[in-house]
Amino acid sequence: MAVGGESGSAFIAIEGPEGAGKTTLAQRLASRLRNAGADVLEVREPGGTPVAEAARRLALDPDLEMSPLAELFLMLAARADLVSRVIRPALASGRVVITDRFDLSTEAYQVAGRGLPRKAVLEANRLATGELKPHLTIVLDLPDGVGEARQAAAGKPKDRMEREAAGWHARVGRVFAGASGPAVIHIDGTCSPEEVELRAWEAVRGRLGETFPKGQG
Ligand code: Z5A
Repeated sequence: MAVGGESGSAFIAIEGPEGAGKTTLAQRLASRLRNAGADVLEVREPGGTPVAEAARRLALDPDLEMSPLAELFLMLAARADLVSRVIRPALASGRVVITDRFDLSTEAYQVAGRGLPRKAVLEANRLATGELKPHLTIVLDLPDGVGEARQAAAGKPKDRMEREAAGWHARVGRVFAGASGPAVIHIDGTCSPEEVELRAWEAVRGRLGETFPKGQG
């Protein structure tokens, strides 16, 4: 299966629980792709436009209480703006877009975490994205607690969701661990950053086919 679109564009999502190494991998993969000649755009979710960044601040503010539905629609408002104003134009001009989180995170946090109805959430997500799906979703698998320990060691303050109890993190983690489909691959997030990068690069290169010749990068 080829990952990319007709013009050499490709949409790659990196997913997984908190502290799994998504941001680290996104940066490393972007660098590999650039070395191979790709025009790469890195984005994170929620975020990436002024409206999406404002939604992010609200959604993750540890001092704000909100209903699960309000949280869902903040995530989807951010995604709708990012997809229509940034991701689609980038793909249309032949760029490779790497996003740090996408729709699998909504299934993990808002469906499994908050208990919102899956079918309705997926339908709302389809509306927000105009049915755009990643060509490849890379899930970083991590046992419960490891990511939290990494974030604590790095001194990262906990956002609203990271303050939830252990049962919540276990429910969320099961969605990432169980994600499957022809466009989904899993990588062991306990490997070193170098090894994670190498495995991701092999997967991307294998699926991008002739866009990035095997000898490069
Ligand atoms: N959210 C949602 O609820 N619904 C949605 O639809 C979407 C999002 C899209 C965004 O948080 C929050 O939004 C998230 C879900 C919610 N909140 N929660 N929970 P975020 O994106 O700002 O942060 P995060 O993804 O939760 O965590 P993070 O700290 O950015 O983690 P990361 O990107 O996966 O990891 P990292 O920053 O690359 O690395 C973390 C630390 O581990 C750092 O010190 C690294 O040096 C280290 N690291 C990285 N890789 C490794 C390896 N391989 N081994 C050892 N150490 C490593």
